[in-house]
Formats: sequence, structure tokens, C-alpha cells
Amino acid sequence: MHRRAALLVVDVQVDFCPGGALAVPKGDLVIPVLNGYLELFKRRGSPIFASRDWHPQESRHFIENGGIWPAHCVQQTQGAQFHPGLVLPEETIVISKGIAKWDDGYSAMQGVTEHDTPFVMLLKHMRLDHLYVGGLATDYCVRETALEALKEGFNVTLLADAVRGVELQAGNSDRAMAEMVHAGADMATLTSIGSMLVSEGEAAIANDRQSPP
Ligand code: VGL
Ligand code: ZN
Repeated sequence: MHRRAALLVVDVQVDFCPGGALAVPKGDLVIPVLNGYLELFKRRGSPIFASRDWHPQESRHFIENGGIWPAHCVQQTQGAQFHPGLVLPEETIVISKGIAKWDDGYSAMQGVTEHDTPFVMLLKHMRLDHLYVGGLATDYCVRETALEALKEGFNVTLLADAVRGVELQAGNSDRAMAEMVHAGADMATLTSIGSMLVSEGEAAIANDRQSPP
């Protein structure tokens, strides 16, 4: 993992977790794992982004307005809050998406910061070129986000142990994962990243030993 990498936690909001308006089955199981990644990225001083679905009440994405989803993540409501179990560091940059009435907002790459800066523009400005992506839901927002990020030229690593799907049809999450990998995404887990960092750390120590005093 290098200096140009960042963590992107996608849509870990109350409405997408069990008990919420559009609950992803077992969606809350990603939370402790994501907390591990958050700790790791925070410790390394790597940027952390958290996207949120942030729809207006009159969103065309909702069944009541002609869309396909029960109303969820309506701006300013309890259901739109990040899940209280998710430990977001203070420096987390929040990316809101699906804000416009006609916008499904599946991809976080279409999102904006609280100052209305487009996310992609911010990533380029920060010279970040690699996103580690986890969250909800594998078969919608994670998928759209990863595919668009790859199309935009970013490296994408999917956090395979920290994603969950809606699974309107069984197998949708697996298909989405295969699609993202086919498009060029890598996969990692907290364990694989942990051991990679240990070996990077050892390499750095070895280099220090070799370098002249
Ligand atoms: C999502 C369905 C509708 C997601 C958002 O975050 O994956 N899914 N809106
Ligand atoms: Zn939505």
C-alpha cells in the first residue's frame, strides 16, 4: 500500500442495515471489519472517505415516485445517518450522492463533498490513484463505484471481507464481484493487507539496516 491510496467506505448507513428501510441482509456484519480497515488507514495517515446515499424525499429512485426502491436514506433523516457502530475518524471526508431528484446515485464517483466538490476532482487534486473499497451494497453502489473508478483510471482493491449485497436475485453479489475483477479490480482482506504491511515494514527496516549511517 503506498502513499497514493485511500479507503472508501460505501453507504454504511442505518437504512441499509438490518431494521432499516432498505436493509441489506446481514449488512451490519461489514461494520467490525470496516472498523479494522479504518483503524489501519488512520494509523498510516491515509485518506479516508465515506460515501452516503443522500436522497430528496421526491427522488425518482423511490417506488412512490416511479422508481424501484422503497424510500431510504432521505436527507437529514435518521435512516440516512452512518451506522452508529461505524467508527469514522474525525478526518473522514463525507461524499454525498443521489442528491438530485432524477439521480439514482449508485456510484460514489458521482458524489460531492460537503463543499460541493466533485469526488473525482478531489481525488485527482489529492493525487490519489488507488481506492480500497468496502461497504454496501456489493451488487449496486459498490459495483457501480468500482466500475466507474476503474474507468476513470484508478486502481481499485475490493475489500472482499467487508462488502455485502442486496441480492434481489441470489448470486448477484458473486456476479458483481466477478464483473469488478474482470474490469481490473484486485481483491484483498484485512488479513492479506495486514500481512502485506508487515512485510513492507520488514523491507523498510531491512533497507534502513543496509543504508550507511
Ligand atoms: C443502494 C439501492 C438503492 C446502495 C442505494 O447503496 O447500494 N442500493 N440505493
Ligand atoms: Zn439509493
